Order: sequence, then structure tokens, then C-alpha cells
Amino acid sequence: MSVSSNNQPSDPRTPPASADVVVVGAGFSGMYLLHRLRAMNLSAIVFEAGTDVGGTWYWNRYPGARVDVESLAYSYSFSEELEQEYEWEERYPTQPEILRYAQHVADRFDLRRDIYFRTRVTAAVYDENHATWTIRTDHGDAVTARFFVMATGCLSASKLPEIPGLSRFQGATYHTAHWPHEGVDFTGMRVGIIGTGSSGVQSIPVIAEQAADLTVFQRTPAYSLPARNRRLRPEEIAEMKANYRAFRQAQRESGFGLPTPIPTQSALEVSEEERNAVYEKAWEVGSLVAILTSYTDLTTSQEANDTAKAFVHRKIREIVKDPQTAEDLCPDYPLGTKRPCLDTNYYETYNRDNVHLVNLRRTPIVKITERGIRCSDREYEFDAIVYATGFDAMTGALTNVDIRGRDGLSIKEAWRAGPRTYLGIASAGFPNLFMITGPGSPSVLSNMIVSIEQHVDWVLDAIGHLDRNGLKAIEPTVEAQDAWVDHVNEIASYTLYPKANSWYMGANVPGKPRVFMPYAGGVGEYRKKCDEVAARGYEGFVLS
Ligand code: N01
Repeated sequence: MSVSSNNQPSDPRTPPASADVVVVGAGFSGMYLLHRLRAMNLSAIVFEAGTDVGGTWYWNRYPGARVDVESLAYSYSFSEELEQEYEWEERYPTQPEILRYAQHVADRFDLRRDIYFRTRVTAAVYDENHATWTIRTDHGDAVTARFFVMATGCLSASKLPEIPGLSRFQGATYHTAHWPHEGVDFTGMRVGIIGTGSSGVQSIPVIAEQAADLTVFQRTPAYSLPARNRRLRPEEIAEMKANYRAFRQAQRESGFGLPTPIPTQSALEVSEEERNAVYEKAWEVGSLVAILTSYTDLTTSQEANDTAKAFVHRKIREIVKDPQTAEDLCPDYPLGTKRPCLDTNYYETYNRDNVHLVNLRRTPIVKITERGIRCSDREYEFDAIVYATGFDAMTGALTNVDIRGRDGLSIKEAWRAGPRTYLGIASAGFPNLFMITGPGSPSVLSNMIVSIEQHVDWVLDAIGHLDRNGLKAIEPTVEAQDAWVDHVNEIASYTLYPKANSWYMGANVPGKPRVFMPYAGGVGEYRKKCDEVAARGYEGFVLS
């Protein structure tokens, strides 16, 4: 694997021996946490493995990387001044534009002085007698804190595929989530890419323009919708800035953290002609959710979903000229049950002479060789291989740290059969440990920044409540946690989500328990439940 330029010496500063709160991660969660903790006059230390802020947008620098929520909605709401002064350029900004925004926030709120960069947290142990956590880093530092917050993101523990011979390849290899900071020039190269999730779908068209030849290895086709990205118009920016408060409130009350019209009809109640006209309009909008929110039952009824699936299949067949390639690109699972993608020229790219699709369902990869990739029928030779193979999602970043709660209980052990949380924020056996957008919360099924702000606010309100009442520890009861896990599963069972082998289900990691991890009940409903828990004196938690 190529080593990017962030492989630099450790932060020269030694962190203080204690703080009120230790936060892991300086992405959008960690930055907002730090800002608010300072406002509460609590001492805070943030540890970050990268050399700068930005989290996801620091690491994922692959060609074509963009967010697929619109910039004016994918931004912090906590500071009206920030909202008003910041100038977004594109509707769906590129990774460099989002990273610039994160850096601007770090500068504006002077965040970096409490962030220890190039520092990885390796272990954390709870001391029940003192109600404190001791957090250890890969530089041998140890910090004791009253509260420990994992702000490590849902998609940060990257994953290579389990294919024999990975280290044998003699050419260059890259993972989309660890792209070299200096970029990669594929000019004149024969490139192979494994994976067709969001990272693959975004990078394939850009790499195809540069490489002499690009071969895409696809195990499961993605549903990809055109982004229709463009520069923002001054009048739409001005309109949003004039109405930001109402828009933010609508985000918080919505299903996905994005205000969308609420459908009133079943897809099966209308004629095929009417339905297709609605889907066509949604396809033109350039949005992840426009098709899925066209009718009430697209996420819950197979028959309804089949109508949207057929529409997208028709689009793929219209765009992709080679009939076999078009068939191979048509997904066979319900639309929306694996994370859909937003693209620029994804399907069109398969019409280029220098791009080839290998359907791994017909000819699976056998091994990686010195020269390239061997499938069941032949070997493909490459100068470079790109792994767009995703993440150990939602739990990987949490269980990669050796977290030990009461009586030495390890989080890895406690979650052996799947993550167990109350509200996706805390876990029984781990007092004073909070997770931002943890498993069991809407997180990845929402506009992440909306969910991040809600969790940070809730967690800091809880800490404020403890401090005002002279309390030292907060921990969910096993009963409240079991009921929440049951509720998360029950909501998922009403949907089509469990029908796909997705990372939502842990299906991309061999041996990972098959559990639907995010909360599918919607951001607005979820917020109400969290607020009710707090209003009832943190019902379901033991405060001591
Ligand atoms: O990862 P993925 P990603 N042999 O897990 C394939 C967010 N995101 O990095 O589906 C062959 O989606 C795997 O195949 P399969 C977004 O939430 C957002 O693309 O397991 N193939 C799949 O095709 C997204 O969902 C943005 O059969 C193998 C691919 O690798 C999430 O991050 C941009 C394989 C992995 O796809 C993850 O996206 C990027 C093997 N052994 C990411 N192992 C935006 O906001 C894995 N694969 C736009």
C-alpha cells in the first residue's frame, strides 16, 4: 500500500495528564465537540491520527471524491456567523472544498491548539472507583478524563478485500480511503479497480479519463443516480442565507436530515405512466433521495420498490451501449437497501473504449498476482490496482481501540454478537463513554452533520446535567439498551434494508454479525426520543 505524505513524525507536544473530556477524532464531530466543550468551560483534549482536521474529508482524497448532500445543507448550523460568511462554490462540493471548510472552521474557532495530531488512541480503561477513563495513545501518553467521547466516524476503519496474494503485486496499490496527499498520476497506465460502491463510482470516471486502460472488477452493481452537479448561483445562496433558521429546523425534523416533500401516495396506486413521469423528474433533480421519497412505500414494499428498480434499469440500458455490460450493471436488490451513489458520468464511462467491466459473479477473483489480478477465467495485468473496497462500517473504529469498561469488560467482547447501544450514544458496562453517531442512531441514513450536531448537543447537555447535580457517572441500563436494540431491529424489519448484503448489515466483513446497525426511524423521530429521555431525567440511564 502506498504511504501518503501524512506519515510524519508525531505531535511534539505532550498532552496534559488529565482533562474533563478526551475526544477521539477531529472530524466534524470532534471539532464541534471541542468548540462546545470550551464554551462550557470544560477542559478538552482531542486526539487525531491525521495531520489536520477534517476526518472523512481528510482521508478520502481519491479522484472524484465529493459529498452527495448539497453543500448548503451539509454544513454546520451552530454558528449563524459561520453560516452567513462562508461561501460554498459547488452544489456538491469536492473533497478539497469540504476540507477547506473544515480548515476554515478550525481557524475561525481556534480549534487546533487542543488537538493532538498524528496521534492514535490505542486503549482506554474505566476506573470505577474514581469514575474516570485513562486513555492511552500510540506515543505512550496517558490522559485521565471524566468523560471519553469516540467521535471516530461511521466510515473510518478502511478495509482491504480478503483476497489471497494482496502483497505480491509488484505495481502500485492504493485504497480510496488512504489516497496519497500528493495525488496519483495514472497517465499511460493500465489500472484495475476493485469495488463499485460510492468511492468506486466517483473515482472510475475520473481515473478512466487519465489511465490508458481501466478495468473495473464488480461484485455487486451499485444503484447510481446522476448528481447534476454545478456551481451554485448567487441568488440561491442568498435565498438560503436569508432562510437558514427555518431550513435548519426543517432539517432537524425531517427523515434524512434533509427537508424533502413528504409523499402521500403508494407507488402502486398510480398508473405506470404517471409513476415513470415522477421518477423521470426525480432522476433529473440530481439527488440521493428524490426517487426514494417519491412514494410512501418504496422503502417498505418490494412490489413498490420493483417499479423504481425497473426505472433505473431502463436508464442504465439507455445509457450503456454494450448490452452485456448494461445487464451486468443492473442491480438485483431493492433500490436504497445498499447505499445508493450519486455520480458524474458513471454509466457513460462504460461507453469508453479504454474501460472494461469484469462481472465477478461470473468470473470471481482467485488471487492477486505479481502482475495483476487473476480471475477464474484469466489473468489481468496492471501497472496499478485501486482498492475501493470500503470500510468496517459503524463499529470498526470503535472496536479497533481496546476499550475496557466496568470490570475490564472489553467493547469487542460486549459487541461480539453485534453492537449493543442505548440510543446509539452509550453502551451498558461503559459509563461516561459516549459515541457520536454510534450504531443504533440514524447516522449513515442521514445528513451526517445534522446527526452529529444533535448527538454532540445531547451528550454535552447530559454532561452539564451531571455537573449541575454533583453526579459523576452516567450509564445505560441493560434493560433500556435491550429495548432500544429491539426497537432498532423492529423498525428495520418493516423496511427492505435487511434484503441486501450491505455494510449497513455488516455483510461486507467476513465473520461480522449480520445486524442492521443504523436506526431507520428517521432523524426527526429519533431526536424526539432522545429529547424525551433527557426530559425524563435521563430515563434508561443510571446516574450516580
Ligand atoms: O465502500 P462500499 P465505499 N471482492 O462498501 C466491493 C460513504 N461514501 O468506500 O458490494 C470484490 O460501499 C464491494 O462489493 P460488494 C457512503 O456512505 C460517501 O465505496 O460487497 N469486491 C463494493 O462494491 C458509502 O456507502 C461518499 O459485493 C469487493 C465495494 O468494494 C460508504 O462511504 C463517497 C470485495 C465497497 O463499496 C462506503 O463507500 C464515498 C472483494 N473481496 C463513500 N470486497 C459520498 O458522499 C469489497 N468489494 C459521495
